[in-house]
Amino acid sequence: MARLVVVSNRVAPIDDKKASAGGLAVGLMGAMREAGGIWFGWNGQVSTTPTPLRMQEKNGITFATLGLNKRDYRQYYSGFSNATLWPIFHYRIDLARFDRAEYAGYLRVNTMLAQQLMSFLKPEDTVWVHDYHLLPFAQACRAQGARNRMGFFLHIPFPAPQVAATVPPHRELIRTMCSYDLVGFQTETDRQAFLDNLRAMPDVTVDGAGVVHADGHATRTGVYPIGVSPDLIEEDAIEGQEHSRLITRNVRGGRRKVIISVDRLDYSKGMVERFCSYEALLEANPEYRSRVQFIQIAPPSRSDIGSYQQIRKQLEAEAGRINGKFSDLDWMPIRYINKSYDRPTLMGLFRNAAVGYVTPLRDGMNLVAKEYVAAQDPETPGVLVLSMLAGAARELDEGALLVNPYDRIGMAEALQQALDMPLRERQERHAAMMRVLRVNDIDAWRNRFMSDLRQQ
Ligand code: ADQ
Repeated sequence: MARLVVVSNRVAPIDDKKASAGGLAVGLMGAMREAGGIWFGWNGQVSTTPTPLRMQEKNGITFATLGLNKRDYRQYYSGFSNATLWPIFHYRIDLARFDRAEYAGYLRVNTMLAQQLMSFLKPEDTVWVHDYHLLPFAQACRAQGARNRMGFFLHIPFPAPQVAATVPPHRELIRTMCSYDLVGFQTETDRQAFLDNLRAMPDVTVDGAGVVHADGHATRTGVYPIGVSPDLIEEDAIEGQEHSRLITRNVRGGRRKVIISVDRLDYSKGMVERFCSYEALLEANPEYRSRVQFIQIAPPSRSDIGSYQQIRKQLEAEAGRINGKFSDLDWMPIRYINKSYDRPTLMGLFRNAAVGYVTPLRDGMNLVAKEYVAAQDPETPGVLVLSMLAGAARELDEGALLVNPYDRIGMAEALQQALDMPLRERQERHAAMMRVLRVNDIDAWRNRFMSDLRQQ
């Protein structure tokens, strides 16, 4: 059977225990294990000298990793990937910058990674590439003679043409994606945005089935909303429940209802707006004061980028301001925590929380929303309040309370509705969401993508 080679910017550490491995890593590793697979990409280290490709085998998967030098890291990773593509693909043109040298570095690293891949790629291998760091990766491989079947999945939103146009080399860049055989998105909106970008190009045609034809090559497109593993999450949640209860005992002991939010510290997650909506709730409904506890867990990410330093400062200021305004000797309205937790603790916290508050300004999918639902006790579930601008809203609209993350008052009203929702309604909403999560779990996601990719 043909091997599966997964390519992503970052390869999960080889000795990652279940403790910290997220659902995506577990799901991908499942696919690689089935196919005698290889996971290829950056090992997360930055060095002054080039580090050679290292192949290590563990549990039936070969990890093929290499380090990046400082210039590559700065230009390809912190620069074009995370200071140009990430903000623009999340519609934050105001936070994006474009620097030609960084773009050149992005292309250079893609070419370098393609060269490294070619050193061990066999003609019959299938290649599955992930995310915005690697848009031109297939083209770089084709330029070096690869004729393998190659698929690409974008984890984040795809911008509409007018927004994409704010990346100066957008045409050239999007055009490179036509070297893949299959390009997958989280939602139909993202797929249509991609096709709209291509329709505007004179030498490309898009047929009625959404197949893109360019240079005699056909690229199929599809929608593959990423899922979670409900059974694994439930296991973790039950394991972590007691511990989570203990660490928040002064919260529970006081019979306070917990509202929980967990995000990478990123401006796309809408945390400032969320804090302000919680402030609006406490402002308009004094009876909730000291009866609710909002916990925001936000481990820092990409902290060497200016816009991330800014959002961090802003969140500290807002949390401080709101706590100063409402705190009492025995109650602090917001617990703002910059730490990571292991899976059982995190899932246990979800299980103990009355409300999962997930309100990104824009998000490809948002796995936290799905994890919160899967971690609930079906007898006494909490309520998910979810941004209508997260990909997950397309699937969870029957059970979640959908909110516009720019509407503070509307969000405060939804919080109130969630906190006061009768048990019966909570159970019905939870059951509706669980049906979706079970049908479209992480295995279904990767199996659908893989079977479409392998199809002739
Ligand atoms: P992210 O932007 O990282 O992912 P998300 O989908 O929510 O966002 O995934 C974050 C993951 O990290 C979750 O599994 C969560 O449990 C975990 N996590 C977050 N904070 C943590 C903490 N403090 N401790 C431990 N674990 C924590 C990108 C896209 C999303 C898309 C995913 C997958 O931006 O839109 O859903 O990829 O495709």
